[in-house]
Amino acid sequence: MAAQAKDESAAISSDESQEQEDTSTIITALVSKLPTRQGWSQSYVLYNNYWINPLFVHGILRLHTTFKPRHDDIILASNPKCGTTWMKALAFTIINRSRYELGNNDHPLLSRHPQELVPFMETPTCHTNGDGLNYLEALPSPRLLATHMPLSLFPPQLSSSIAASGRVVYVCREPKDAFVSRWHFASKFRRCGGEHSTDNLESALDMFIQGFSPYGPFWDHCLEYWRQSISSPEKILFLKYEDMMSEPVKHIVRLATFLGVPFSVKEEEDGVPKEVVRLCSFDSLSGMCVNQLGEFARLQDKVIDKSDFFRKGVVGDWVNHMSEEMGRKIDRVMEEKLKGSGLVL
Ligand code: PAP
Repeated sequence: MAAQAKDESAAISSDESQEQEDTSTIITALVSKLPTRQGWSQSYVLYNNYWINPLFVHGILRLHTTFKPRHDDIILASNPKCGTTWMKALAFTIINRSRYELGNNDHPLLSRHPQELVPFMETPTCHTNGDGLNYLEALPSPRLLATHMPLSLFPPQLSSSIAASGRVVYVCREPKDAFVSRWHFASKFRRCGGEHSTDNLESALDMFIQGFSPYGPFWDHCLEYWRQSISSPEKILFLKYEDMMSEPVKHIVRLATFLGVPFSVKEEEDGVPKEVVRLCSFDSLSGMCVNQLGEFARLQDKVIDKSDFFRKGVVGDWVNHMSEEMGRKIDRVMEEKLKGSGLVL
C-alpha cells in the first residue's frame, strides 16, 4: 500500500515537473520575441509597456500560471531603488513584533538581510536554485511578498485575491534620487567588467526620461498604484520615501494600522513605534554585519552583494551627482506625465 502511494506520488511529481518544463519552454519562446534594448548594464525587454529584465518577465509569467494567492497575503510593491529594503524591514518587524520582540538578540533582522526576509515574487533565482515557487509556498501566513511588478502585471488570481481581502503597500520616491540610486547600483556592475551605456550619467538620464529604465517608465509605474490607492485606499497604501524620512513614527503607525496590526495605546506609550523606526533605520541596518558581508544573489553574470542595498539613504542626494539643468530635465518630464493625476513627486 505504502509502496503504491509512493509510486503514485512519484508519478504525480514527475508529471508536475514535466508540466513546469513545458511552461518554461513556452515562456522562454514568448520572452525571446519581445522587443529588446541594451542599457543599464544589460538588455531589457518591453513587456506590456514596461522595460523589464527578461529573467524577471519569465518570473512574472510563471507567477501567472502557478502562483497560489492566500487571502491574507501582503504585497510590498515599489519601483526599484525607492525604499524596498527599508519597507521590507519595517513591515516584517511590525507584523512579527509579538513573535520576535524588539531588542531581543534573536530578532531575525540581526541575522538575515531584509531582502531575504521578504522574498521578491518574480525573481525566484534570488532565493532558490530553480526550485519553482516552493519558497513562496513555504512562507507562514500572513505572507509578506515583495515585487517591482507594475500593478497591471499582477497575476489575475492575485488581483482578485487583493480585491477580496489582500493588501498592497507601495513605496514611491522622488525620481531624481531614485535615478541616482539606480545609476550607482548599475555602476557596481560596470566595475565587474565591460563598458555599458550607463557609464555616462547623462546618457543614463536620457534613457530614464525616455521611460527606459528597469521597470520603467518610472511615472507609469507610480501612476498605476497611485490611481488604485485613490479608488481603493483600504487595499493600497501609497507611501513616499521622503514623508517616511521626515516623519517616520507617524508613517509607521499608519503602516501598522493598514497592515491590520495597529499599535496599542500601551505600545505607543512604551515607545514601540520609535523602537521599530530605530531598528530599521539606515544607520542601524547598514551597520549590521549581516548586511555588510557576503553575496545576496547572482543574476546571470552579475553578483549583487548584501551591502549594495545600502548606499547613503538620504533625501536630495541627487544634487551631489547632477547639474541643476539635468535635474530640471527629470522635473519637466515628471510634471508632464503626472499632470492632472494629483500625484506630486
Ligand atoms: P531595490 O529596489 O533594489 O530592492 P531599494 O531598497 O529600494 O532596493 O533601494 C536602495 C535604496 O534604499 C538606497 O538608496 P540610495 O542609493 O539613495 O542610498 C539605499 O541606501 C536606501 N535604503 C536602504 N535601506 C534604507 C533604510 N533603512 N532607510 C532609508 N533608506 C534605505
